[in-house]
Amino acid sequence: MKFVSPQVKRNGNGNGNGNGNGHRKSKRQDVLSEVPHEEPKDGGKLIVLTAPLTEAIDHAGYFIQMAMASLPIWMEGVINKKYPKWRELEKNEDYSARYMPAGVRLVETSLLREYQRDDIVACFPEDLNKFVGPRTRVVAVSTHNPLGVTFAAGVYTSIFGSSRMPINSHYSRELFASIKASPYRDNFKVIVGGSGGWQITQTNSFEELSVDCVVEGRSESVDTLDLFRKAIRQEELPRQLDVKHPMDREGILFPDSRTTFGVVEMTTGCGRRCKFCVPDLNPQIDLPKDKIMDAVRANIRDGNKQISLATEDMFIWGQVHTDTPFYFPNREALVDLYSDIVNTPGVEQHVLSHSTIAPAVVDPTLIKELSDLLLPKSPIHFPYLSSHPQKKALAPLIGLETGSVRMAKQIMPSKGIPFHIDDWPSVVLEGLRVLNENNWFPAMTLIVGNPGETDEDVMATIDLIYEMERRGLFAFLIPSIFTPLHDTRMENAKGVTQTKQLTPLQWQLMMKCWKMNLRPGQYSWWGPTAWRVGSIGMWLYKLRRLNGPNFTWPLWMFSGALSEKTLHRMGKIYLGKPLKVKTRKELIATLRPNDLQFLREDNGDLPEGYTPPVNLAGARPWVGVGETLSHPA
Ligand code: B12
Ligand code: SF4
Repeated sequence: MKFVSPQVKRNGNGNGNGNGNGHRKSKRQDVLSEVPHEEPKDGGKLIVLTAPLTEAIDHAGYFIQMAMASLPIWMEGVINKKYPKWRELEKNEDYSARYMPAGVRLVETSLLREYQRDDIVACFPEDLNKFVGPRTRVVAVSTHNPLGVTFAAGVYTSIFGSSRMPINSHYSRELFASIKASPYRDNFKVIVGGSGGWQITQTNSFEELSVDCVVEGRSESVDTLDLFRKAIRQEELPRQLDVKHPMDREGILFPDSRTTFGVVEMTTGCGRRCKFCVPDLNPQIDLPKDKIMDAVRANIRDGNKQISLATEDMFIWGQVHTDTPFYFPNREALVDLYSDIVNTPGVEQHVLSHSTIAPAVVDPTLIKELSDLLLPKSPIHFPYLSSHPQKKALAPLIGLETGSVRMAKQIMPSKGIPFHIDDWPSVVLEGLRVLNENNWFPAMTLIVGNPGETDEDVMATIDLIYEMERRGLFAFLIPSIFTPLHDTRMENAKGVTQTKQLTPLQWQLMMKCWKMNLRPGQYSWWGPTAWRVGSIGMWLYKLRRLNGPNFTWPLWMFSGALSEKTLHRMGKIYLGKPLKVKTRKELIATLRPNDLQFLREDNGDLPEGYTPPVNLAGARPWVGVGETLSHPA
């Protein structure tokens, strides 16, 4: 029996040659035509694990996947042109995948506690037909963002005209369609998990995608194992299953094989309790260094050259459940961990994932020490911004979300602790100053259209962005429309839902962010004229109809065809007003006396005459890490 994938059918004659209509074959058709559609010789694997192609690729770093989550499928050509080899995959001799997203690897590791190695395979979507056979009882899919309905992803596709089909979503649907078309579909269950599973549940896409069960939570859970047992016994599965998150470090497993981008978990949870946040719902855990290092070495052994530690806030690692509050980073522990990672033989590249900004104000020396360690192995180059001899830079993802203190108090009152949320704009600007001075140019997310957001709130955020510009600070600003995420305290809150509903000020904020992002680009190949002509042309062609009249003047501002001062004089845009910003010393002066003891003297700026208390062991609270403070061993 043949397992004909739907793409092949669509492409023409059904024998795998997508060239049935006589046109020149596309690269994609070429790949498909080479796929043999044979029944697996051994009857297939009992459990087959996979992930959408666009989430599994290990090519060209994080940005390609982020772009594919946001660009609509009709813009795929842009990616093809920039990364012509993005579809090239590395496989083992038996066609199993050489790398898979960390989520898939964790499911694999979790299942290996109960099933034989030979019963399980992790493969790329194009190889499913080699492993799904009459013996298969479960096809398990791990996905990050299958339908593109999460923040940032949806908004950019909707600006360009199709809110439902980002590139990643197209490939996810293609994967589900090929599983649905399997001749053995009646014999196996399709179980989906990963951080994007909720998108299937919330849009009730079970039938359309042919999914039997969506698991919300981690694969380590005994409930997940139970579900697989049921599926293997061919019993009915619940549509949705919420499974528990391990409560301590010992409960979290580590894969012993290569992950996409060398992702290795560093922490779970966060602790700052922002109301819109999903990962913060998980317990705050920092994972043991020895297990992290084993996973790093496993990646290198299996051919990876890049490592990235997955976290919501890298700065909490080493300071979870110690005597020091988690928002005063454990400098020695962090430097020790990152030093061991970048100095592991075979690690050629290291990329940061997520962090918060207040730690840069709390401990600028830590930022400097990490920069010295991490810059040489960073694959990111910002030629027009970096002062590093090879123009290297670090670019973690940091949440800015809003410049409005009123809004921040409502949605993220602890985002800047130990500093008071009243000082949020100063914490952002001061933190960014420290980061930029050390060649960190973060990607910062902003939420536009929060529930209850007023024009004054948007103006406050615009003020902050203009203040960044005035001070010559740089962050890659990623505005996205508020998306109520499942299970969060804002899951039932309603903000803006479509780009057409955005006010002129909200549009201005979005377009100002993008204009700021292009500052370094203005000197490079694209050039200012290309932007002017291109954006106005796009507007005339398509965007003015899609995004409504409120989009018009912000787009003119973005294009640079008219100066911001002129547009302001015409009454078309708001020119941000200068902000009064606190210095680090002034920010520190606002701290509660109890918090001052956790600051490091070598950073300076402590209040005049302040002497840090000495503990019973004769040490300062932050001295003697590893003895007085628990340092993950
Ligand atoms: C690394 C990372 C990335 C990387 C690499 C992703 C990759 N392909 O490997 C990059 C930078 C490319 C990326 C991009 C994006 N990301 Co991301 N990313 C992360 C991060 C930091 C770690 C993910 C990870 O590997 N974790 C470790 C693994 C082990 O966890 P896991 O995948 O969740 O798997 C566990 C469970 O989910 C479950 N599980 C997983 N799969 C399955 C399958 C089955 C069958 C079962 C039963 C269980 C199960 O078991 C695992 C543990 O045992 C998370 C935050 C976080 N801390 O999780 C954000 C996160 C997942 N990303 C997020 C987002 C929004 C995005 C983007 C849409 C951002 C954007 N606009 O560009 C894109 C989408 C990319 C795409 N391809 O579509 C959000 C998701 C929010 C949501 N709930 O929808 C998160 C949670 C960040 C956040 N703070 O909000 N991301
Ligand atoms: S700081 Fe980031 S990870 Fe932490 S709770 Fe807030 S949004 Fe979530």
